[in-house]
Amino acid sequence: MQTTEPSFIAYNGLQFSTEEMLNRSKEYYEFMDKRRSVRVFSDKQVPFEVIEHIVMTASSAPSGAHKQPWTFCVVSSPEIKKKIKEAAEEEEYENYHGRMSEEWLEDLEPFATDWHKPFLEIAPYLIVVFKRAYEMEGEEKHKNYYVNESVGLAAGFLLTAIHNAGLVALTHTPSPMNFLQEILGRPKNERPFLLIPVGYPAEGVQVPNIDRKPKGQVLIHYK
Ligand code: IYR
Repeated sequence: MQTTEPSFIAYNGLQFSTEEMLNRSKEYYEFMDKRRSVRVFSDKQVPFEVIEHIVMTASSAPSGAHKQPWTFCVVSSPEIKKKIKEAAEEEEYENYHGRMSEEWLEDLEPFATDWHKPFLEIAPYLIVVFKRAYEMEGEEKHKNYYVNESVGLAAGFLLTAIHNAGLVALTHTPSPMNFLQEILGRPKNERPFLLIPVGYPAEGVQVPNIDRKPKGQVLIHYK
């Protein structure tokens, strides 16, 4: 077994006065509360450098044993986007015509979704988040830890960074989505986790008129 000596450096985090902390936390909540999932995108281009910053923000998330068990595949190629759209729609057609339960379809009614996924070709970028179940070192397999938790956190950071840039996204989960692994030629240790179109919203786009749970339902304080 190979061992690594721990090595520590000074933590250079930010600190604020209580008043600043109150203001910042409130403002950040109000800012994040404006985020909405958007299903209709503009084809307006976004500089790739913005996407690089967003992905590197996502990759700053904590992960089990700092294994960073993720890969972010960014697709802007029209040909690959078309392939992804066609494969996703094929699966979604089956989902909406028998694979999803009546209850599930009813739960989706407020969102007016169906099997058509035009945004997969229209959005300038598709970010396909892959989780890495293990790493290979030569012939040796090394398992990663808390992979779903870690990649879920990174995806949360990704959505926050997208919102911060003034762009919109949809956390899309075509199911099953193994076709992404094939189309993008990803290795065996990677599995698709989320498919996230990113771009500007279409002009005049509307979003479902739904509310978020109030504080009293999501925050329980044990004093
Ligand atoms: N994957 C399908 C269905 C779908 C499921 C859930 I849960 C949603 O929140 C939204 C859609 C689709 O993308 O249409």
